[in-house]
Amino acid sequence: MSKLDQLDSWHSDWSQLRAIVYGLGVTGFSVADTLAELGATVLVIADKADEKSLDVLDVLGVTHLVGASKQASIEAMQSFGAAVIITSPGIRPDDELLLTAEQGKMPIWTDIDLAWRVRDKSGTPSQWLCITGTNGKTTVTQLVEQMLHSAGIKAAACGNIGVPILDVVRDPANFEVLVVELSSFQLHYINEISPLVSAVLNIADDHLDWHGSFEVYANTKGKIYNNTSVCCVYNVADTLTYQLMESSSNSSTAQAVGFTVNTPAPNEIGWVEDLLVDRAFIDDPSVAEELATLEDLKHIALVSPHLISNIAAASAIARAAGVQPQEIASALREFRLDAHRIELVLEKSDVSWVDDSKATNPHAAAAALATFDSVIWVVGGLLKGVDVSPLVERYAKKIKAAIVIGLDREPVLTALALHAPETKVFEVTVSADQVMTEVVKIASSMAVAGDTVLLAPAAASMDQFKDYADRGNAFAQAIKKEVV
Ligand code: UMA
Repeated sequence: MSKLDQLDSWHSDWSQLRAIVYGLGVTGFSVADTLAELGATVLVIADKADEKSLDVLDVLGVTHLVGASKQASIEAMQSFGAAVIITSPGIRPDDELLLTAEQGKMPIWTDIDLAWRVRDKSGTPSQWLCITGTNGKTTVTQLVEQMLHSAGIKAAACGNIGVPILDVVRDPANFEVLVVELSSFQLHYINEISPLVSAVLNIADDHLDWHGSFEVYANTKGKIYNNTSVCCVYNVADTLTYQLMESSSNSSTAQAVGFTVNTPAPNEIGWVEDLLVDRAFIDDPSVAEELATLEDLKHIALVSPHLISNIAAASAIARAAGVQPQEIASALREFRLDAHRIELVLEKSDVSWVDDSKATNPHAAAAALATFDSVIWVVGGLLKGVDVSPLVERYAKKIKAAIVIGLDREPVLTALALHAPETKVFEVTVSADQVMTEVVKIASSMAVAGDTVLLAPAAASMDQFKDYADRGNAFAQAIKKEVV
């Protein structure tokens, strides 16, 4: 057994470990902080870092090398004599330092791997419910967390959702269940974990520039099913999720459960008109048990087909973790969607203004476009190597006008000219701080009763905004200024 293999508990002796922590965003910081607490010797290497984090590392006695050349960073790594490198998920696999570590047979971990080893801090190892997918994973993660809370289970959502998993593992609340949102970046680097329940919600083009191809991206997502002990959840409408589950090395005793927006077959959870029903976690699969009704969602202004699907998925995951039917309904009554997810900003003169800034890829934008009939579509940003043409082609008839923003405008304009020749197209070329004012002016000049002005850009935001939330806020502010 190698020395690293022996480090499989919070209570192991970590004091002999020398580790490189690569990257110093929220992940890198939580890893360095945890390793310092465990008594390991750590060198943090990062391109950039904020002063506050570096000050805290100094207090913790963690050494760091920030902003050095790649060559100098590689040399520092090599002379440090580390047994492992723990990388941040955002760092690309073709990064020279990571390639050098790989060539030198240095194990590469993620924060998720470290968290798996130390998940028994309280004495009892936490159970993990792991969720991935191109879209909807944050909403499903939040829904599952809410359902577990309804059942009185001490649970916390973490991972790609924005809360580093190690912060949750070290939380004095001693959570029994972690609802872990995993991105394809995290799954790319991940080693061996064994979730109680795992789910791939859907797979569509995203992050292709990072992964290299759709096939690699999809297979990376499929890794989540490996070693699942109790239940693998897949999307009945997305056969690829089923195939990924089938070809994974999940435990032979793990139950396969599908979720659907339609009437569920045995071993599925889905919707029969306005009833959410379970045909998977019941003694007699020839009957169906009611979990909730659409009435339980009446406080949500816009219930999209996408949300209906997310609710079926979350219910499958929560039921697999032991949540009872009545607790699913009460969780839905409490549930609030985050901002910027098909969020109704304003309804005036029968025109709806909807912020779906979270739609950072075509698949997510498709969910929003499917929800409305006559759309003035605000689209564009950073396309991340993904082709928008199929999306434009599919929804051309609904798109009355398109207002194209962002850096990668050319492919969007070309797709519109080719597949939506009837659609009026406006190109916004003003400076970043004026973009949304211009967008809203154009949209208000042409919107009539029955139209939806929809910000669902199908692209990332960082070319013109801090993040998708900043983009959505700018849209909402411009609406308040120009329309209200
Ligand atoms: N860095 C380098 N070299 C690089 C890139 C980064 O040194 O080439 C260093 C810098 O110090 C930089 C730091 O790494 O400050 C940033 O690391 P990171 O990009 O991995 O970001 P974190 O702050 O650690 O946040 C990450 C996730 N970010 C990414 O995967 C890009 C967060 O997901 C996640 O919430 C967080 O860990 C906690 O788990 C964000 C995201 O955009 C929300 N995810 C993508 C998505 O959802 O589509 C995958």
